[in-house]
Amino acid sequence: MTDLNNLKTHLLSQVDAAATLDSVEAIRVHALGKQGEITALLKTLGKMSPEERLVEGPRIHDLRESVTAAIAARKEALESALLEARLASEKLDMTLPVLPEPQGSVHPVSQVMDELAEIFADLGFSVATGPEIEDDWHNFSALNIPETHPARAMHDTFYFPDERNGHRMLLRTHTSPVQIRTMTSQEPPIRIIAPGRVYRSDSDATHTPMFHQIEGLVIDRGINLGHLKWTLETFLKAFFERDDIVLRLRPSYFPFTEPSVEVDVGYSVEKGQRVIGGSEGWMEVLGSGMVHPNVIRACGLDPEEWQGFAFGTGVDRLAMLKYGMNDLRAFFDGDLRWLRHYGFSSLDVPTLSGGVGA
Ligand code: 2U9
Repeated sequence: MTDLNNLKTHLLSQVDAAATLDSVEAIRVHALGKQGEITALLKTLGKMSPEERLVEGPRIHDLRESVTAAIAARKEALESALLEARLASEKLDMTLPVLPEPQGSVHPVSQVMDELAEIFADLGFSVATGPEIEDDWHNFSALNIPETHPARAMHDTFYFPDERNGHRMLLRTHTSPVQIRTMTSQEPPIRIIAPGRVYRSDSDATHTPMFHQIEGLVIDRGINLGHLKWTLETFLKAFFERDDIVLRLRPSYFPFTEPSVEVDVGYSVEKGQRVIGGSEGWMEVLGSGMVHPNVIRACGLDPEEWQGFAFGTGVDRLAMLKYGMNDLRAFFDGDLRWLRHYGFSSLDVPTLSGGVGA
């Protein structure tokens, strides 16, 4: 009787003192395993007389149940203490920023190009690109620019000294060769914008030898000046995020369009600064026109069947007008203070629903 009581007290205090899951397991094997102390006691029941078994049976079973329950409770306590310790050591501070602040910023020219792509995508235009090193035919001849045109002169165009395939190569002076490449490789209808770098031998406060242009081209049946005006008006309203955009179309001349029109936009004066919108004065913003039949023909299409409109403008100039910078040269200086001030967060992707410049 006392032996069983002593064994129970001893085993329970051992279980209580066990500090690891391994030591609990060792006690279990020692007491309840095949060779265990309690297992041995259970085996003695078979050799007892029925009277003796009636007394000893319940006591040995009680011992086995108490020790089994104590081991299970201790195991659970140790496991949950382990889990607690793991949770505490692996804790995540949700109040910390996920990533450090992004370094650098999106240049206003890239931002404006993304805004333009977004606006024109909504109007069904896709973005087309092409090489910056071009040949004479794609940059000039196909665009109805004759050999004698001043734009071809050495002082305007950067020519390469060597010839490639018998041609003197040049740095494209506009993105128009991209439209030529599209017209000669795709079937109309065509609706594209061509943004990118262009090069002209020119440098002063308002001109840099490299600048950014965006041109647009639509080729389809039955296209007229009304389509051009609506497209430009819709684009300018979305870009400047104002409804009071007023256009004035003035007759002009470009070799690749006929008729050609220069597009002025009304501006107003706010805090001494000219801002687009209203009609206190006019500012020239775009050049455009109906694609010249010679250009359509040069691309292998019949101008009797296919017509189109085209437009072009400077992306740097658009950025200056929208975001209020006044020196073009600062765009290409790489001054970090300027970039921090005028740059955009890389996480602010322009969307029409958010207001393109938001
Ligand atoms: C094709 C047919 C026609 C593109 C056009 C202009 C008018 C224009 C200037 C604006 C300021 C260039 O950046 S700038 O100096 N562009 O005035 N561009 S129409 O006409 C095309 C282009 C391609 C096949």
